[in-house]
Amino acid sequence: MYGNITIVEGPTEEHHDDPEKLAAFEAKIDRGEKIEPHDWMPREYRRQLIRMIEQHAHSEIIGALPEGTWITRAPGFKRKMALMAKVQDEVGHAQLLYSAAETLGKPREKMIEDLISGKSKYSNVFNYPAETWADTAVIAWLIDAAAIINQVTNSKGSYAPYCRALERICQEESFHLKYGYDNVVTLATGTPAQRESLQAALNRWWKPIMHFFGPPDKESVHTEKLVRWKVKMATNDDMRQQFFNQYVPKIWELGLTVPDPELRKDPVTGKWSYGDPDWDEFKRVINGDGPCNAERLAVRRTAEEMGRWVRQALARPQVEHYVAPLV
Ligand code: BYC
Repeated sequence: MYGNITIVEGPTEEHHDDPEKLAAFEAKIDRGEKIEPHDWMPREYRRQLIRMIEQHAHSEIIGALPEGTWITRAPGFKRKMALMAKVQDEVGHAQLLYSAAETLGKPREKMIEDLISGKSKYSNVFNYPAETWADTAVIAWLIDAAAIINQVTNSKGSYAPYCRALERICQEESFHLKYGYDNVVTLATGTPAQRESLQAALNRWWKPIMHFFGPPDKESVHTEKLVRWKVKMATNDDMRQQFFNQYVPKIWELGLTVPDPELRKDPVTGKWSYGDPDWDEFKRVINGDGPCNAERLAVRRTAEEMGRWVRQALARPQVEHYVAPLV
């Protein structure tokens, strides 16, 4: 229970919703109208939105870490400035998304608690290390590209506060993508060693990027319901296909090799087929057993502890200013 709203955690309880209200809600969604926080909504819609927006917010805040470790090592002053700005933007995205999730009744403190206890998920990709500067270039280009595909699509969805946050985020992400592409082009047109490190980074990140869009549609748990309620405006496989269409030609253009010998586009259907990106690894990583899961959560736990006195001080009533004792 958060305030006067009960968040149903656990199995779907759709049948408990008033059927007339549910029908009116679904008709509204079908007409393409937006849902605002004070509108009636099925409990399962609220639960799903909290789950997804909260995971997205955690992904932004944890996503700041792999690139963040490179701020002190970025090559040159201008790249350092640009990287710092990008990392700050990602943390800002988390703030926007936590605010959007709060409109559904779950307090931010509870969301952070669920993140650092390992209860909530966040994007698989941020559980891998950024080993070299080239890794940061690949993250800023291709992970931001993947995120933009997902977010531009879902910004046309049904829950207004999430859509508004996504629109704003996408504008900043587009700039990150340009920054990432600039770094990739510099490495791709640089010395043989720079090209080699870029190819090695692409090889490391390709499978996690395939996983980023979620499991194949036939294995996705939530897609059907979320597409029906226009929270997701495309399926996981559709978004992955969109990524191939837009970015595989660009990767080839740079003379890089996509590390998947089975990747090809069917000239008739226009669909890409690809090798198994190891879905078992995906499951392990999203369930806490990736190369950096423990490290990422430990950083957030420390940040939470170190910032506690600031939050407590801010939460105190204004009248509690220090008054010197009369002696
Ligand atoms: N990673 O039924 P499915 C950024 C989970 S950050 C982890 O298909 P759904 C950036 C899923 O949660 C932007 N878990 O799920 C920041 C579910 O588990 P639960 C990140 C994943 O929700 C810094 C289970 O698998 N973007 O751009 O229909 C620097 C079954 O999956 C993943 C977002 O967060 C995954 N990749 O669809 C640079 C987008 N995929 O909850 C860049 C918002 C699936 O039942 N999220 N799972 O325990 C979404 O759009 C959707 O949640 C997904 C998955 C498409 C990811």
